Amino acid sequence: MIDIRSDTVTKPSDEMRDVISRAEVGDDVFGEDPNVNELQITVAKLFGKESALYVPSGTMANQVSINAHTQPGNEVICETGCHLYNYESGAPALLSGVMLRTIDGEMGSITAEQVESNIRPTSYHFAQTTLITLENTHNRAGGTIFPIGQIKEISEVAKKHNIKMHLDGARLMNAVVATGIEAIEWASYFDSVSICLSKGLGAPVGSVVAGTKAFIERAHRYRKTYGGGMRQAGLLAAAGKYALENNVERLADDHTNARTFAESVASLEGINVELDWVQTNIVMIDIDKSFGSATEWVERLAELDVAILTVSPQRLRAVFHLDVSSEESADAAAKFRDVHAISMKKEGDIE
Ligand code: TLP
Repeated sequence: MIDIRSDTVTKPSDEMRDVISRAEVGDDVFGEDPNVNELQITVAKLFGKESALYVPSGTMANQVSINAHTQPGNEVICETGCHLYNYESGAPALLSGVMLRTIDGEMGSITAEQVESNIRPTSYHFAQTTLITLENTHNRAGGTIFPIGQIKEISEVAKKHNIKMHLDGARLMNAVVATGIEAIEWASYFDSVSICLSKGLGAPVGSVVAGTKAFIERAHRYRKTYGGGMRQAGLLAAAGKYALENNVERLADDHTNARTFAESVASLEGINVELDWVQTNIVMIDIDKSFGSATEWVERLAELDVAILTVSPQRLRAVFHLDVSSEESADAAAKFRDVHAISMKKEGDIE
């Protein structure tokens, strides 16, 4: 099976398993796990922040951050397609008691003007806007990169209004590799930054969030509140450290495979791929209704041993990662074209 449903499906390599098996551990709830401590220091340095916290998932990284930056009743500005609004089970309302104010972006990116016009006036009639969250790369917008100039402008608006900035950087290293702009520079515009180790970087579990010491102390409390205190987590943290040391540069291969796949299916009749959106490891594929629904395509591709996801009734998402080689990517594209050819015939039959 060629699994391009997500880069979350990556499995630890033999080398990573070796590192896991030899990892020293301690009780991280007592702050005594050497691998967790080292990973946190490494990520804090990577982002130029004072401190960092290892958490079980990207969702928890976002949610402890929202809680640590806000008070119940506050409003948080985010882009309409972002992960923390669409795919985190309503957690900002449930866990932090905040409202989300969504702004429609262009390829996942919003502008400083949009942000400024959505900040609530200070009058007691309104919720207080205390946080802006951005996502880079943007999952639902197909792995697109948030232009750094726009981020800088938003951060200036945020400073002017005394509003904090959080980056959902689940796939920030994809943006780093694709643009050559260092992680520390991206992070410099934010008060907190999260990164997922278990996506394209290939670790089995875990995310890290970085920020000031005071912010991380608050986030730490919420990690405990949400049941995210893990004991001998060094087994996982060691894999995370290995991932950061060994699997960043190679993300470029995933970007090449995504582009090759996208170009190979984009010209098919009834299929639309916005090639401008293919900037990293994700490809969004729109299927014309006359060729069936996205769910039908998932089933047809599964018969040919390709696993892919739907993101809406007519849209498929393909994600390239370290467990899909360039040959397998080409093979997946060939199988996609096979399904297309069958769909064309079926359409002819009906006529
Ligand atoms: N995204 C997953 C699933 O939600 C579908 C995926 O397959 O892309 N931020 C961003 C930008 C993400 O894409 C994700 C996961 C998360 C946060 C949450 O990470 P986890 O799954 O570790 O909670």
